[in-house]
Amino acid sequence: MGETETALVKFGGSVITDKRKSLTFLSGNVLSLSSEIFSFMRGGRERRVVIVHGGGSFGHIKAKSYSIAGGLKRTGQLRGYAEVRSDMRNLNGRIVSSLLDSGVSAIAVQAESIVSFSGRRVIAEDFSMVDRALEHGLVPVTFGDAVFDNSLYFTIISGDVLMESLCRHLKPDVAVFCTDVDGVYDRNPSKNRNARLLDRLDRSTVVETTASSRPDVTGEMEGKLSVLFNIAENSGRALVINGRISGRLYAALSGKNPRGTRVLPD
Ligand code: IP8
Repeated sequence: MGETETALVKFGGSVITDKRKSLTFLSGNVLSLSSEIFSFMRGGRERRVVIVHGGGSFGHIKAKSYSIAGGLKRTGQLRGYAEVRSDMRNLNGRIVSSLLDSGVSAIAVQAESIVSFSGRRVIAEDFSMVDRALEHGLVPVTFGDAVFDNSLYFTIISGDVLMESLCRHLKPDVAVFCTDVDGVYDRNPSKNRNARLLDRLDRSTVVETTASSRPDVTGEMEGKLSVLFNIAENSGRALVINGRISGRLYAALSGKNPRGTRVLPD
């Protein structure tokens, strides 16, 4: 962590889309997050930002109905694979446009230019595109996607996997996950009225994980928790916040402690 300040931000699929309705883009939320990124970057000459976004209803619904994550088993899936890739580029285009409209010089970077897969595992990483974009003051925007896989032919990569790889490489000062709830709760807040927001989370914290009713092919809360701990190991501060409430992303990026969960390293 030198003079340059680096931030890694995930726009969760539940913030940028309505996860229950196919291809529903939540433009107001994305515009608000985009302008907070702009305000943060304007605050210092040496501020670098990398954005990762999820699939929401542009990715998960068709990925599930065509069973893309498990790989190629019948030729009928190829149509689904092609459609998910097309829908994700559509979503990414809208996010990049929103960032550009807000004054952020964002460029799309394909997940496949960063990671290669075999059996759903990352087998190689290449950060040259991301590094080159950052050197020029650009903001790389990558995303969970339907990708080629050396042994399965294709699979689905979550934006969370990209967050982990990028975090190990960039060692950001701050990593922020924008979700549709205030942070990590001790129980599923949509099922338990008594769920309590955890303002701090470490590996010893007990979190009851239950499956959500919305289609999500890249793993539920349990998987996300292990990603969060890995991110916390490799970043100055790691936070989970509500990306639907304006002001919280800016506060998190600028070193304040907005309502949310701070994830602590071991
Ligand atoms: O929403 C999944 O990315 P995530 C991307 O970050 C697709 O898990 C295509 C379902």
